[in-house]
Amino acid sequence: MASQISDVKAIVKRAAEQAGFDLAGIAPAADAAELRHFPEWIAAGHAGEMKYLEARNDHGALKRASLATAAPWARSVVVCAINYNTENPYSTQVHDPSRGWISRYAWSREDYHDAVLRRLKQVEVALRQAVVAEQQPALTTRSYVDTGPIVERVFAKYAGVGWIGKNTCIINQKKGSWLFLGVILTSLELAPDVPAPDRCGTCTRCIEACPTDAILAPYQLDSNKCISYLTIEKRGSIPEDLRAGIGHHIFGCDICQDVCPWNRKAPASAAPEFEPRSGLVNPALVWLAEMSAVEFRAVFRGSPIRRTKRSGLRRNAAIAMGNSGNKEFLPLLDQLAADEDQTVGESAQWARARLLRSTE
Ligand code: B12
Ligand code: SF4
Ligand code: SF4
Repeated sequence: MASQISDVKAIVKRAAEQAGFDLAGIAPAADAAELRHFPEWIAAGHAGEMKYLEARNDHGALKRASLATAAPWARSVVVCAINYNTENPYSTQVHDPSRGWISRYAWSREDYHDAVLRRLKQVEVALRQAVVAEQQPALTTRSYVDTGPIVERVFAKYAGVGWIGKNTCIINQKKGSWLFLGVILTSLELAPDVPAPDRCGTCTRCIEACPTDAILAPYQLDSNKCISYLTIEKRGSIPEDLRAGIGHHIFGCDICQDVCPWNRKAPASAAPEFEPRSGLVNPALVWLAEMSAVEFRAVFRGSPIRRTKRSGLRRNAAIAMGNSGNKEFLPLLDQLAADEDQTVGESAQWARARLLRSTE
């Protein structure tokens, strides 16, 4: 039996490699110490408006705090990771006052949820076939990229994929942190890999570099302050006190990864889906702010950027203009201040006032 199970593990890892994953490992489904922090994090309100993170079972227990609650049948978690880095500058290296910054994960030709899930399904099929070949009893499996009731990074650590950095991202010693994760929950008990040791040491660069102080303490992020949350998930107006810190970011944020020493020599991805779409690396703010609904749909078809909607993108572009110190934006901001979308209008008024103050 033990040899059969290790055969399945080897088959799964081979399948992950063949599917194009850079890393793969097995974590036990058991509760890890890190998950004890999850209820505190929710209780502190750090999830902001992302109510799906607060999903509970019939007994009121938070689903994501324990797989015993969310998927009591699960015994092991196969964690796969794929590098999405491309040979382009980091947000911290680019300072053109006419342009904004989209975080590197969102440049891709295909939405990463689709690109990763397609590969993960290949691994799931290989796992199921291996188990049939081994004549195991009934097997349950579920594949998730983001959407499952599971804190993927905790299981990635125990699968040996990488450690949880002080910026809360999974970092691999050789690949860095430009990694997407995908998980397969399985009722099969597979031998777990060795957890990745924490290699942050005394470094605190990510905490110091975060412009909105969203990393409250090592390993603790308050989404309400995080530029990624504010520019992607937050609907309506962004709190005024956080707008200056957003700088040139118009979708997501990579600063706490850009400054991480483990990303200094991060290799580029071999997956063609993650090559940037034309115009998305350091895009012109005017282009984004003036984008019509038709153009938005065409440019961002199948892109994660659709999530912020046209309203969010134009709101973010207006705020980035306000932070640019670039007076040339004033006529466009005058126009946007009267926009029929109230959030865009109000953000443009703020941006206009900030620009006037900064250029007096
Ligand atoms: C909600 C969410 C967000 C939120 C909240 C982020 C967060 N840190 O929780 C927002 C919108 C801000 C966000 C941003 C980003 N996200 Co996101 N996000 C998620 C999602 C859907 C859920 C994460 C979650 O459950 N958070 C809950 C909190 C409590 O978990 P946590 O911060 O990871 O905290 C754990 C550890 O820090 C741990 N811990 C460990 N040691 C210690 C020690 C102490 C003392 C304490 C207190 C805690 C602690 O405790 C927590 C678990 O209880 C996951 C997918 C998934 N299903 O897991 C993707 C995911 C985490 N995101 C991802 C990405 C790529 C990003 C961005 C880089 C996108 C971007 N460029 O803008 C940024 C990175 C920002 C950052 N520094 O985390 C990837 C991360 C890949 C990686 N290498 O780690 C994931 C895994 C998606 C995927 N499938 O690939 N994201
Ligand atoms: S993603 Fe940006 S705002 Fe969020 S914690 Fe990292 S540096 Fe701070
Ligand atoms: S910047 Fe330093 S502290 Fe932050 S995640 Fe990277 S190594 Fe860890």
